[in-house]
Amino acid sequence: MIPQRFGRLAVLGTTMVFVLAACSAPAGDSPSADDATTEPSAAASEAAGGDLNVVFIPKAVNNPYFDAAAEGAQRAADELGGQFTQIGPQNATPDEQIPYIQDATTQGFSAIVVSATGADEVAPALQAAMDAGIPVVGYDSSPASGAYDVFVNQTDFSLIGGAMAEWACNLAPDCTGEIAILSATATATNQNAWIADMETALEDEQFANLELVDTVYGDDDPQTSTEQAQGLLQSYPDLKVIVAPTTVGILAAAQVVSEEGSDVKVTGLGLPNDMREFVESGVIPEFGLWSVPDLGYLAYHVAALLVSGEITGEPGETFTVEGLNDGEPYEIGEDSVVILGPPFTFDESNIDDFDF
Ligand code: RAM
Repeated sequence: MIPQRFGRLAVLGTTMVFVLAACSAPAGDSPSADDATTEPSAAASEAAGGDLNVVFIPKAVNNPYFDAAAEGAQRAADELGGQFTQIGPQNATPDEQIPYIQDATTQGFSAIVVSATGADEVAPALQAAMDAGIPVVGYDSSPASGAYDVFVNQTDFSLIGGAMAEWACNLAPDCTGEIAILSATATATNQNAWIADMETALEDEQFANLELVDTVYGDDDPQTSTEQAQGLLQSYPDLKVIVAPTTVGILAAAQVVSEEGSDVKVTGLGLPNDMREFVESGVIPEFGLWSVPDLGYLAYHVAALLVSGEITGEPGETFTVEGLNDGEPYEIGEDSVVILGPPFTFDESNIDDFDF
């Protein structure tokens, strides 16, 4: 079982603020100074004076998951007297994300925080930023090792894989039958790690009657995810459970299953506000996540600590962030990874306690 206690979520969720001022680049556009980076350019002049001025580059800016992280990052910026800017592509692809990284490198930001759409694909652009003296923090989805100073992981990867196997078992009648995965992009480091761990977990004898029949990719795009979910229902008439380790995919799958009146159950990782109606209808009896605002809050703090030189990203370094980790220090681990904390399971008993 994964831990059930996650007290700060409800408090954080009630104060969500959306900070996407610089995120309006049309699909496929590179982030030229004329569009998405209008705000960074203005911010750059402030940074020249030594101000803390951190840019977040999510996988894509039209994903509510990253809005929730932005809320936490903005709060950290306000508390630390720094600036927060979010820029990024409309589609979660490395090709679209790389120009934003390159552009951020020349705009005078004091640190770059990035959720990598492809660990290796974005690495050269991030290494160039590091070579230019800009600290790089990965959050949510890791860049390749060596292409960041610290990676802020939302939770231990293996806890998610095991939990997803357990949820699928709970939702398939008698823990028996066909299950399928609807993921984000095929290059996403985080989803791929969770899926690999889930596959390992499924080898356990207790899951012997579950058969993983397919893994498909919705690219964290609502339309593609919807089509992939429809495809699963058509291709596998005996399917029992769709597991979607992506907030975009789980929502699309739940909508498809509901619209088609299917008996298939859905689980995975979702935002409580998206999932509420499906928990009530029984399509998603249980699912998981972590405090996404806390993830943004911690990532901003880590960026600030790197900028000030209080940490360098070396394994073994410790630091404390007030309000997180029960006030206990975080320790930078192997591969310069810091783990926010344990994940949380939502179901009908607690879904109404959360608002994000
Ligand atoms: C989507 C993104 C993100 C992931 C969540 C669970 O919003 O793919 O990277 O962490 O789902």
